[in-house]
This record gives sequence, structure tokens and C-alpha cells, in this order.
Amino acid sequence: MSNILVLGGTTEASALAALLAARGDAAVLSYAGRVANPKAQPIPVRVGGFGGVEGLVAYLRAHRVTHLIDATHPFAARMSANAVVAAARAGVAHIALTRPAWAPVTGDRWTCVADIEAAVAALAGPARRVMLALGRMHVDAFAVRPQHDYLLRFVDAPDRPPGLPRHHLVVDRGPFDVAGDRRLMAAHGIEIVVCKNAGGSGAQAKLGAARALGLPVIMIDRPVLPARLEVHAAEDVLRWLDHGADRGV
Ligand code: 3Y8
Ligand code: NAP
Repeated sequence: MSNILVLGGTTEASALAALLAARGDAAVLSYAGRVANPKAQPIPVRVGGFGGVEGLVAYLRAHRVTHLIDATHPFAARMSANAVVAAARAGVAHIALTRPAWAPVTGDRWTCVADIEAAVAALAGPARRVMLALGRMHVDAFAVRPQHDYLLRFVDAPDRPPGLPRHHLVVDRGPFDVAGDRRLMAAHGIEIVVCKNAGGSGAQAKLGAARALGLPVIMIDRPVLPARLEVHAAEDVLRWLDHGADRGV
């Protein structure tokens, strides 16, 4: 009898949770607790860190988890690294449900950079109107570029104002749509967009909006993750659960 733990926080994790609920699988979805009201799920939810690798090993053993499914965001690098190590230590089958990285298409004006610091460096120069579509956690890194007018978008209202002298904050959660993002960018006279290569559909709208408006995009590449079994569709996870997991394929 399988007992599944899904590391969530993405559109794909929610899609998987719906499939697991429909099949009646014993499954729990885990959130870090980063936002005030995480999306409700059709399976039981736990919220909060595990306490590093050791904490996750202890959780896997205490709850007799048989399958660990890492469906976190591609930038949740520490969680994903911990999951690989903890699953191996606890002898729990592990798979990652990820989404392919976005690739530029005709009309895209991308500058790809390695990480947040490189994106900050790429914003040297005269003042511009910048959509910083990175959420809340990395805004402070851009304080060394105070000359720009920033458009920020957070899931929750922050308990202190962002440390950027000129900014406009939108409080909204995705998934977003192209028409909405295009209206937002036009209304704020955005000249350049900074974003992470999140992949998937939930954050993709801003790329279509930037393309339609002919705007350049600073695209932050994903962090490197450990080697692991990966699939890109929730249905592939179900096949793994039903046929592959016990053979470790
Ligand atoms: C807490 C749980 C679902 C999941 C929805 C996806 C899509 C909408 C688009 C922009 C980019 C950003 C941000 C974003 C998107 C989905 C997905 C996605 C980007 C929620 C959620 C949690 C979080 C955490 C939050 C981060 C922030 C990042 C906002 C739920 C809504 C920018 C990533 O205030 C904070 O501390 C926010 C932190 C990590 C990145 C950052 O640095 O601020 N996501 N987002 C999860 C937890 O506690 O474990 O309520 O659904 C989930 C979603 N956010 O089921 O429909 O699948 O990616 N999330 C990025 O891609 O750059 C917004 O504004 O254009
Ligand atoms: P991270 O930096 O890789 O993880 C930092 C620590 O947060 C982890 O070591 C773990 O704490 C805890 N954690 C992360 N995800 C967790 C989960 N699903 N359940 C329980 N604990 C979790 O992670 P992050 O980038 O802050 O992402 C946090 C959450 O937001 C994840 O669910 C992710 O899917 C979601 N998200 C992130 C982004 C993004 O841009 N980073 C975008 C959309 C959604 P312990 O070490 O104490 O176990």
C-alpha cells in the first residue's frame, strides 16, 4: 500500500494532487509556508520546513512514506537537493515532476543570465522602467540599482515596504494571462522585464506580453539540480507509481 508525499507549490503539483485524490491514493501535499494562504488542495496538506535533510528523513520514516514526489518549483533548489538525499537515506522511492525550461521563440528579445546577481549586473546604466517579476524573496538584491522605476508583483502584501526607492507594488497571485500582463506592462510603461526561467504555464503570460510589446527580457537560468528521475507530466508520475517505483526506474 503506497503512502505518498508530494512536495508542492506549483501548478503541476496541484494537478497531480487532483489525480491522486481522484484515485483515492494515500497522499499528503507539503508547502514551505511561504505565503499566507496557500492554495487549498483535495488531499491533506502539511505546511512548514522539515528541518533539513535529517528532518525530512525523520518525517519519511515517522509517516511511513513509500514514495516522495518532488513537484516543487525549479528554483526551489535546496528543497530538491534535500529530497534526493533524504529519499536515498530513508530508502523511499523518489521522482521529480518538473516542467521543461522555456526557450525563446521568434520575436523574443532575451538576454539569459546565470543567476539573480547577474540579473542585477545586467541592470547597470541609465534609469529604466523595469518589471521585476521575481516575487518577494530577491527584491533586496536590486537595491544596488536604485535608479530604476520598478514594477513589483508579490503574492502577499509585505510587512515592510520593499527596499527600492522607486517602485510600484502589485499584490496578485498567478496563474496570470497574457492580456492581463500586457495591460499591466503597458499601463506602467515597462521597458524591460526580469524573470526566472520557471517553465510551465502559470508564469508564462509575461513572456507573451513582453513579446507582443517588443520588450527585452532578462531571463535568469535555473539553478543546477542533482541528477534524479524526472518526468514532465502528472500522468507519468501515476505510471511510475503503478509500475516503475518498486524497480527504481
Ligand atoms: C507558496 C502556493 C498552483 C501553484 C501556482 C507555477 C505558477 C502561479 C507564477 C510573476 C511570477 C514567482 C512566485 C510564481 C508563480 C504559480 C504557482 C507560481 C511567480 C504560490 C504558492 C507559494 C508560492 C511561493 C512564491 C515565492 C515566489 C514565487 C511568486 C500557492 C502562489 C515570482 C516565482 O512572498 C513570498 O515569499 C513568495 C515566494 C517562492 C518567489 C519569490 O522569490 O518571491 N512563488 N507561490 C509555496 C509554499 O509555501 O511551499 O498558494 O499556490 C504558487 C505559485 N506561484 O497550485 O496553482 O506553477 O509556477 N510564484 C517565479 O516563477 O518567478 C510569479 O509575478 O510573473
Ligand atoms: P528552497 O529555497 O529550495 O527551500 C528552502 C527551505 O524551505 C527548504 O530547505 C525547506 O526547509 C523549505 N521548503 C521548501 N519547499 C518546501 C515544501 N514544499 N514543503 C516543505 N518545506 C519546504 O525553496 P523556495 O524556493 O523557498 O520555495 C518554497 C516553496 O515555494 C516551494 O513549495 C516551491 O515549490 C514554491 N515556489 C517557489 C518558487 C521560487 O521561485 N523559488 C516559485 C513558485 C513556487 P527545511 O530545510 O527546513 O526542510
